[in-house]
Amino acid sequence: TSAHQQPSSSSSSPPMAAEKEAALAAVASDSPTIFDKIINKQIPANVVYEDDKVLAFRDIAPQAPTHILLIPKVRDGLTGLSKAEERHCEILGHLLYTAKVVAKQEGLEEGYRIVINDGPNGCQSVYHIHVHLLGGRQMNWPPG
Ligand code: TR5
Repeated sequence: TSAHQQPSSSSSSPPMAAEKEAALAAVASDSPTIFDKIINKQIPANVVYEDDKVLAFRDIAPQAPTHILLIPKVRDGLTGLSKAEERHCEILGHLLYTAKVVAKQEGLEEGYRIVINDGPNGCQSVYHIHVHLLGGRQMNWPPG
C-alpha cells in the first residue's frame, strides 16, 4: 500500500500485496527506517504517548478504529522480535506495559489486540520493532 514507503511502491505501480511488500522490506532490514524519521521529527506523526524510551503514534493505515504503533526510540539492533537478546528484556517489557497504558488512555475497556509481526511470513514491513495496538471493534480469530 502507499503507506509503506518502500522503493517498490511508487505511485505509478499497482498496489502490492502486503505479503510481497513484507518480503521485499526484509532485504534491507538493517537500514534506517521511516520510523527513525518519525522519532527525529523529520516527518510528522500523530503521537499519542511519549516518554524517554518509547514513542506511540497512530498507524497511517489503520486496521481498526484505534490502531497505534509503539516503538523504542533507540532500535539497538531490535529490527524485529526475532533479533531480541537478553539486553532487550527491559525495553520489550516497557513496550508491552506502555501498550496497556495507552489502551487505557484510548478508552479500550472492552479489550484490544496486541500484534508484533516478524519477518516475511509475519508480514513485517518496517524493520524497527513495533507493537501494534488494535481496538475499537470486535477482533476475529484466527487472524489472517
Ligand atoms: O507491517 P508491519 O508490522 O511492519 O507494520 C508497519 C506499520 O507501519 C503498518 O501498519 C503501516 O501502516 C505503518 N506505517 C507505515 C508508515 C507509517 C506508518 N504509520 C504511521 N506513519 C507512517 N509513515 C509516515 N510512513 C510510513 N511508511
